[in-house]
Amino acid sequence: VYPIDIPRLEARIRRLASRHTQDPYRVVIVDDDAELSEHFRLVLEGAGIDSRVVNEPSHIVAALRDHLPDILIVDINMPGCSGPELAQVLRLDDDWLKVPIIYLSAETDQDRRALAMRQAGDDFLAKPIGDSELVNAIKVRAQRSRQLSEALERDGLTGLMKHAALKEQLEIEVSRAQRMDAPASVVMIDIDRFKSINDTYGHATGDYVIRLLANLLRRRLRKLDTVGRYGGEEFVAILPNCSLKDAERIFNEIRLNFSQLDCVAGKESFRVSFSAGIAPIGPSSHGAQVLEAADQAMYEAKTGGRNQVRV
Ligand code: GH3
Ligand code: MG
Ligand code: MG
Ligand code: MG
Repeated sequence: VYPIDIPRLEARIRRLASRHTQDPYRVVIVDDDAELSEHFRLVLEGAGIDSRVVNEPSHIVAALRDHLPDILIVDINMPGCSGPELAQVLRLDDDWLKVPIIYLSAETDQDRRALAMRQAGDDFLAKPIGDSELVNAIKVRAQRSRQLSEALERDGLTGLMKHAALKEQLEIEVSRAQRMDAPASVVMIDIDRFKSINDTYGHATGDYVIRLLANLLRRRLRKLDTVGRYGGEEFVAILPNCSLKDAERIFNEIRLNFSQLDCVAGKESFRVSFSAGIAPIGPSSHGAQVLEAADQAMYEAKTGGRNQVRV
């Protein structure tokens, strides 16, 4: 059994929950010069960028967990720990791997700048820097960083979470359910006879049916639930604080709803259904094993005649 690092887990949960919102951009500034960094903070705050200052490099992890920055602005020359040393340490940690690190430094030596970039770090801004130049540089990079993580984690057709992000979220929900000793359920959903929809009405209509189900799932599930596109016409839903019985009731409602929708293809209309399997997150569950159990239940729903929910 691995000890659970609770502050880390909570930071990850908040990071995942907040990564696609329209919240103001967040930055953390690491600089030993308290006066200058406070000036940067005020400038960025004035432009609507939520900013935090760290003057002591060893306090960085707490600030990251607390503030969940889109961008990290790091000085190069600091007593005790240089910016590149700090960046290298952060790059070893999965949680902070994707946060762009921008050096903001008065370092003028080309070789030392190049070395800093080689060690770790994504970009370099030179001090002194004008206020509006700083604001623009940070806004552009924060926007790009959010767009990139969105593209990496969201499925283009449905806007739902992609396979890899879904699995990451499942691990988090499993440990959260176990820590809170609360029931939680995982649902595997697969559209019935989808191949014949593609064959009969064409691939574009197939895509439309996938989007239809994605929208229905998004609409019917709670905000704290996760729903992702697991594969082509397969979806996974994670329902925290939800017993097997409740999950079964909810998914039977959604199933009935979906099977009664009129799908339109040109002048024709047709109906579709899905089969679903549900598995509980138990005290000793692992993500992969819960998915397998849900998949097994889904398979039973298929062999049992489709358009049904099995636990
Ligand atoms: P079953 O009821 O047993 O699930 O039958 P099925 O036909 O749905 O099962 P199968 O998994 O064999 O077929 C899924 C099909 O979905 C195969 C693939 O061509 C199609 N598909 C996968 N991804 C997409 C997609 O993004 N868009 C469309 N239109 N079709 C897709
Ligand atoms: Mg310095
Ligand atoms: Mg399938
Ligand atoms: Mg199918």
